[in-house]
Amino acid sequence: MSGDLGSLGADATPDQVVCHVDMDCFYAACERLREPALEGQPLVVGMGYESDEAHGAVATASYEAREFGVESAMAISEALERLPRKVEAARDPELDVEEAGFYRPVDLDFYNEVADEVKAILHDAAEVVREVSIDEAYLDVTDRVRWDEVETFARDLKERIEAEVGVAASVGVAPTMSAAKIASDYDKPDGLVVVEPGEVREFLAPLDVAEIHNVGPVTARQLRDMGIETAGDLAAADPERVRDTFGERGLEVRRYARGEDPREVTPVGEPKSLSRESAFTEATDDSERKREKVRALAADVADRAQREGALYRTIGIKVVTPPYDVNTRAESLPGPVDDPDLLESTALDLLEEFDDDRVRKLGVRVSKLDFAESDQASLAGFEGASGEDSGGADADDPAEDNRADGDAGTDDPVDDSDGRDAPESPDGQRSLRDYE
Ligand code: TTP
Ligand code: CA
Repeated sequence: MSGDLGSLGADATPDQVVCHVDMDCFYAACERLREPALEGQPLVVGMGYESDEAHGAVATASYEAREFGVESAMAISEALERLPRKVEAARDPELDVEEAGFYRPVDLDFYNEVADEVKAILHDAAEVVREVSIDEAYLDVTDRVRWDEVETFARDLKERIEAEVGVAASVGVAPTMSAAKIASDYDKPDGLVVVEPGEVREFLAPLDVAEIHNVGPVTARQLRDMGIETAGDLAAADPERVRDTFGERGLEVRRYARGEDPREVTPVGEPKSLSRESAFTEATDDSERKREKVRALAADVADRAQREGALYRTIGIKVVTPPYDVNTRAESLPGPVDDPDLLESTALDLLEEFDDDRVRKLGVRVSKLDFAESDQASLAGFEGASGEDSGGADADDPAEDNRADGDAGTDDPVDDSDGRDAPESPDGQRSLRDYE
């Protein structure tokens, strides 16, 4: 490895402070708002539930009801077996009223109103908020909160939500989105868990592989078959072996297991970053070839940013050295720009550190995107755009999204001097997707 000491830190991860906020038993908490007598009681909120009937499914159960084995997605009929209704228990001498609970139908309009109040507080607390569901959001508070203040910040946030809206949140704080999400779940309900930089891998290590970001049930089963049960096992697994079975995607989840998560918090609907990467057929240490490829990639990315109307605040490169060591370096700018020349020169400066290294693949990325001033951006863009456009850019590459499959075909035709670029493998992808 060429070292992990770049500005992205040891986890090859953006330098950020991420809060994940997840409301506790949200629908049940909302019901308690308008019916305070339900506080402290076992309470089940049913989708398709009607009073006195047994059809429908459990949307959520209060923590008191969960103690009876009632959980989300369970049939109401089964929930009723575990936790009878209070009214019925009162009538039936066979049943114990203490061992019974309350059932209410889902009222999404009301829950959305409550969620809007919570979201307003979150937007007040952080510049960047990614709302991922009715009761869950990521906050990027990097510019507002230092690590030594973050626990107080999170506690204040929880208290504010409780005081102003009346519902309880669990909050996880970490340098990555995945660790923050796991942290918010770690000590529910009313949880507050802070995972500091440098502690992420250790924090993840004991978790089941299924909890790693992007590991679905099928992959989890395959990993277990290989004797890889925990995030720690996967983090320590031989990368060749992981790649043989799962390809590049396997290496990606292995990096997640190691606490490396390239995702930045961005509002839903906007790309987090724009990137382009390209592989050499055979690793090369020829510095001019490397520079030439970075220039072409930078031009492609600059072009794409202009078409998207995106200004960028961070410019980064990715350098893959054999066998599969992924090194990322990035430079933050004082403000958002659209400046293809600066993009190229910054990328080349970052590449200098790898001048002597054999390199298998290179990438250029812009992130911390800002779409707000996009009109100005395209004006400014005309100045910087030279005739260097490689002409190889697809007009419609999908903007990166971690859920999107970025494998869009062949490699960039950017280094055709000797025709040795690799069009072959999935990692020769040309799509604009995020990388770490
Ligand atoms: P969750 O955040 O998964 O659950 P929760 O908020 O009820 O409980 P926790 O304290 O564990 O976070 O889901 C948020 C809401 O989404 C939940 O209150 C009800 C709804 N929901 C369903 O309708 N069906 C489901 O299967 C799940 C999981 C949730
Ligand atoms: Ca929740």
